[in-house]
Amino acid sequence: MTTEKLTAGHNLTSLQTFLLSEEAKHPHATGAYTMVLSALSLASKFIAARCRRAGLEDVLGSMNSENVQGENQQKLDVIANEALIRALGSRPGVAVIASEEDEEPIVLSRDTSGDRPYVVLFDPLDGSSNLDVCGGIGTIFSILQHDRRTSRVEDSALQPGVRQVGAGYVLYGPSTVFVLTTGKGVQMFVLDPAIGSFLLVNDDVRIPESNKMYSMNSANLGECDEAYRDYVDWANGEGYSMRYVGTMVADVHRTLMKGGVFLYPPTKKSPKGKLRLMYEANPMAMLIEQAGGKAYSGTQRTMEIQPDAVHQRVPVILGSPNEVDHVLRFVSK
Ligand code: AFP
Repeated sequence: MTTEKLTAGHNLTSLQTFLLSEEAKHPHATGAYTMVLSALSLASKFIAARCRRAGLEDVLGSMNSENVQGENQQKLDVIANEALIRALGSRPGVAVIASEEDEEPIVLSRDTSGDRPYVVLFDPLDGSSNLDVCGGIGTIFSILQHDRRTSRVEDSALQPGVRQVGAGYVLYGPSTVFVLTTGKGVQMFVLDPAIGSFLLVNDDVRIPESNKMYSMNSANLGECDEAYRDYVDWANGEGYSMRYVGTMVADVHRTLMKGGVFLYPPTKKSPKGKLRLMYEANPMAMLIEQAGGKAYSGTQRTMEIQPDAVHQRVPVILGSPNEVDHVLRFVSK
């Protein structure tokens, strides 16, 4: 290999190395943030290993119980949730964790006297109804810091997305992909199962500015606002194609890589939208914006919404800047 080829893509950089070198750029860093991300990496390797053995171990199928959203819990939902709680629960810099699977945030520490501790919100296993058919599933996370203006530490979970200090997702597909932003662009790592490490494969992921592709559950079109039907009619007339997995992580990952727009509008069944602001829409919005895209909930920028509940739902329109603009032309009429 020649020296000029020894650039980012060719150097062997693990997620851990990347985090440590980022930490070294901040002389006053305590290491707590690195610890949070390394807990997320550890938990996702654990979840990836269990998903990979699904069908061989008794982890498929339903628990015959419902989570706080009234959704059927899969066995792996529970396993993934426990893995994240166990990994994050052992890190001293984490004050609060909030999961899609738990009604209330879990307070790990009320001591906010020193450095501002972290609040981590996550959907442990997004798209888990695709598990039984060996479809792509994922973990989504959002990282905030304790808001000193709140009296109870758990209230720090209710901050708008613009205050996120990190966000990402892990896609458990044919390979396990960890996509991360710490507010300085988007980095992508792929798990090498032979060595148990996430390796950096792209240190500056950029979303294409346009691509004639939309991603939505079009079976819902009859239940949506007319603006979305008009958009889809327009897009079909322009020769767009449609792709939909039904796992937000997989649909957003494709949109990030290839361009296009991902939509989950309000429907009669879910008048506020189906997806959750704090651990689905906000982290995906931060990633997409950091990659050069746009993310809206109706006509409002998603990350500017002031949340009022941890499990709040919002409409989602995100993706390539030009494609989001096309949707907004219809939605803002
Ligand atoms: P599950 O986790 O229950 O499979 O739901 C997945 C999800 O929350 C999100 O990942 C998808 O984008 C969305 O629901 C799909 O919803 P529809 O099945 O209504 O299209």
